[in-house]
Amino acid sequence: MPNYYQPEIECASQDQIRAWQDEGLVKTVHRVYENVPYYRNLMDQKGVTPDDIHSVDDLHKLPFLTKDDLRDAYPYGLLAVPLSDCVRIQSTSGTTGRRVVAFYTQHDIDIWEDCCARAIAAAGGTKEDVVHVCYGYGLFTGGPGLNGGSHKMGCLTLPMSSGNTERQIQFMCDLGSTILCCTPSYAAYLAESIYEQGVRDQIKLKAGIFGAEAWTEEMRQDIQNKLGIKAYDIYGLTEISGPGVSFECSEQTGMHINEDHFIAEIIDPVTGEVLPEGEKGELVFTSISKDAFPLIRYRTRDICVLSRKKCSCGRTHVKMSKPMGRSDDMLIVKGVNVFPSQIETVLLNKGYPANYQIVVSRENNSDKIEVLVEMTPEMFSDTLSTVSAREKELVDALKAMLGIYAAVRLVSPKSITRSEGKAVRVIDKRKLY
Ligand code: DLL
Repeated sequence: MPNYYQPEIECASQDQIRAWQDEGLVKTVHRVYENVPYYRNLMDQKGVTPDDIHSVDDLHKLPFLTKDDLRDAYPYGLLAVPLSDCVRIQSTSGTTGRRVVAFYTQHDIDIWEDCCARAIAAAGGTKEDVVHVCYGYGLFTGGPGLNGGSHKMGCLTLPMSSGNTERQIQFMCDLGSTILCCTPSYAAYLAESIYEQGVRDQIKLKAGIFGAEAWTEEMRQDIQNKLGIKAYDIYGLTEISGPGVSFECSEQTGMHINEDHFIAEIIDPVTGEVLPEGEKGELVFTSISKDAFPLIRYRTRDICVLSRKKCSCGRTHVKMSKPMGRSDDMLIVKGVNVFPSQIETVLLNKGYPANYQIVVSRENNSDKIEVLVEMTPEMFSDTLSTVSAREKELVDALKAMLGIYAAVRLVSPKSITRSEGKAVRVIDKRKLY
């Protein structure tokens, strides 16, 4: 069974990575220009032809692609192969507008699953592991991606999908799951339920591969402590393939981007200017090995930082920081940029569980932000005056972090609906007006 730690690729020299990317970029640009009228138009409008692109240095000449382009071209407008060559579609979970649909040939699925297998290997996985996948299956990429990666590793794979927490825990105990794959918010919920059921000592988990939504270092510590595992981040998006575009290694200080398949850039989200390594901005991807749905300079809206600092694991592929929010779901409250992750950091630092909801509304032309925070069962028996004092303490801490007043309401344990997939952290009522 192949071992999906692939040092000849993952630890390649910068010159080698650059050579792969130069070659892949030139080929991809020619292919989309010839096969995809939508791309040809975009390039023509910018006055750039495939002959202008010789290497990654020329990437900046190419037009950006956005989610709006994917919606405009829905469903087949960006397909670069005949439909009969495709074997799968997956789709994003977007709630507004047209869905975004991505297409895969068998070769594309292979690459995607390789990337997920690398992620499992980087989390310490071997073919001896029992991989418990409770990301959703179906159109969402989480379940199918990690499932495929686990098969490639040769692991025993439990395709649990999301939901039915009792059954998840039962299988975990009975079958000895060692690697858990789900959203971090569901991992926190599972940890809580395992603790309540008193079955922590029957759990054999050693690692978790958690992604698909933003989570903080504090939440990582919390999950690691409660489950007694190492919790690894994994990132990806449907448009680019799904989970496994990047993943964490033993250093747990950012996610290695699979640079033999994707070129990453950081741009200023307002001007579109490419920013130097180490600066914070919007992550942009160009795929260089995909057949069916190659995307060039796709704007992810995810805000992060890239780093080529030497990694102790030996991998040389560039690392991206945890996304610090999205440029488009960043909240602007009273003119101030607010990321839900900032609020989460404050709550976890103060000893609250990661069960909270942020409600933004507008009254008399003025924005209001209220944070509903679940108390722990121990806090719940506190007197009313202690609860008020706790609320005040949180208001002050949030003010120090955000620079604005946010009301805080402490609510009883378990009163905020738990998510089995991506958590719903923000309710922005202003959008309803
Ligand atoms: O969430 C793919 C995925 C599945 C990734 C399972 C990891 C694990 P989409 O539904 O298309 O795909 O959502 C993509 O989710 O642009 C980010 O905003 C966010 N996201 C994904 N991974 C992370 C992460 C999947 N590790 C969007 N940290 C992306 C923070 C993440 N945000």
